[in-house]
Amino acid sequence: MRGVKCLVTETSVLDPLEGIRYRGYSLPELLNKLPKAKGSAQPLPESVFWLLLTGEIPSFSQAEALSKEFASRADLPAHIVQLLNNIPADLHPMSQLSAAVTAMNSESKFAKAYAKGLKKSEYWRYVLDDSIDLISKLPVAAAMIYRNVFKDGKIKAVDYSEDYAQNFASLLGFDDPGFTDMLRLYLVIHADHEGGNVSAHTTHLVGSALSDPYLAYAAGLNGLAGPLHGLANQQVLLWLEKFKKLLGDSPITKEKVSEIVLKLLESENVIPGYGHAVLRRTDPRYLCQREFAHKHLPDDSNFKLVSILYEVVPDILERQGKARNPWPNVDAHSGILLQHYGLTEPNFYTVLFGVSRSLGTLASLVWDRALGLPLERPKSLSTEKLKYLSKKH
Ligand code: FAM
Repeated sequence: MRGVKCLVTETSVLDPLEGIRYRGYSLPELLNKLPKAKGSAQPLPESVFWLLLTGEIPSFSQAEALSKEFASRADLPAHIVQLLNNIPADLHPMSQLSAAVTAMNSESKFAKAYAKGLKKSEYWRYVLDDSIDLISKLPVAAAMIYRNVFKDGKIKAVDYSEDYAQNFASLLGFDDPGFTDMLRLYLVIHADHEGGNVSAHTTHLVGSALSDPYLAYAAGLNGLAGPLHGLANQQVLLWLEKFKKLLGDSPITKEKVSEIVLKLLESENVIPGYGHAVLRRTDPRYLCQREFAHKHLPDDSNFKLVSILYEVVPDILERQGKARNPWPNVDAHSGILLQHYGLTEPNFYTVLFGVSRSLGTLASLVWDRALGLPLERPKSLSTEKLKYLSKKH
């Protein structure tokens, strides 16, 4: 299936050399053109959902209306609060989030309407309604998980006058405007990466069976939880900790860094945060974060280490001769931004990715139904059949 052009995805397209474009806009263009949060240099993530859904950059007031819509639908059903307060605290945060999203399907307006004989031409309206509900609820579920697992279990109430990222930051327990701005950037750049990555493709595939958006996105989250996909942002931080242990008090020279990278490469399967199935250049999502770090945390020790790794790792991977893309991807940088602002629990990082990726995958799911895309059902063959066919030709 690698590289086989077999999917239609309206929201974004990934070019191996240029990187991702959301409805034709590159990330630097988006960070410039999207409406910004009041008093902030960062875009409102709500405006990304609007753009991915409609193809148009919203005005500030349109994005603000969506902020209010998301806040008004944020409250979790009682059984989800009960589920999250009784789930084992040592269950990985991604498993907790996926369980909560699956259990939210009790709220699905699409499933209820479909059971009553919904017309196919109307599917997209109910999928859109469910998607807005789910996107609204994800930050509250994610913050409950974070507060339960890593803090005191207490969580603030949603502020109906605040925007999406501001609410999410407050619910997590962060009141530093710098954290909120970093979170806005995080939510914008992780939102979509065309249709073939595991989380987007899985959401699309499960949705093609007319499973409601909750069931479809829970499946997508389970794909995102894989170490080769969204869990890599957690693996990068754990890898950096191992790197620092091996570095000890030695000065950080390129030679020393190379020696430790080679040592870790021998003992581990992959260098997390590097490589990509489609990209063949440095991920523009990495470069956006690098630019943010240069501006806001130039002296951060982790940033300096990640910057030296950027100079050293690609050559090592190229010399090893296996990776088709030796350059860093989005995960090589995201964790050190979170660490800098005090969100220091790597096992939670993929949950943040999961909140963001809902913006792209659910916008895409609405279009799947609006375009009337059918059940996705590729044909499989046995190896015996494959051998027969290869002999025949
Ligand atoms: N470190 C070491 N080896 C690597 C590597 C890396 N960063 N990236 C690829 N390789 C190896 C790969 O394991 C494979 O080796 P084997 O033939 O022994 O199995 C070989 O190079 C060819 O792999 P590829 O074709 O270049 O990569 P794939 O397209 O199969 O896989 C990735 C792409 C992203 C899964 C792979 O680069 C990787 O495992 N990277 C590390 C994990 C990571 O950062 N994932 C996050 C990706 C990110 F975009 C996301 O989804 N959030």
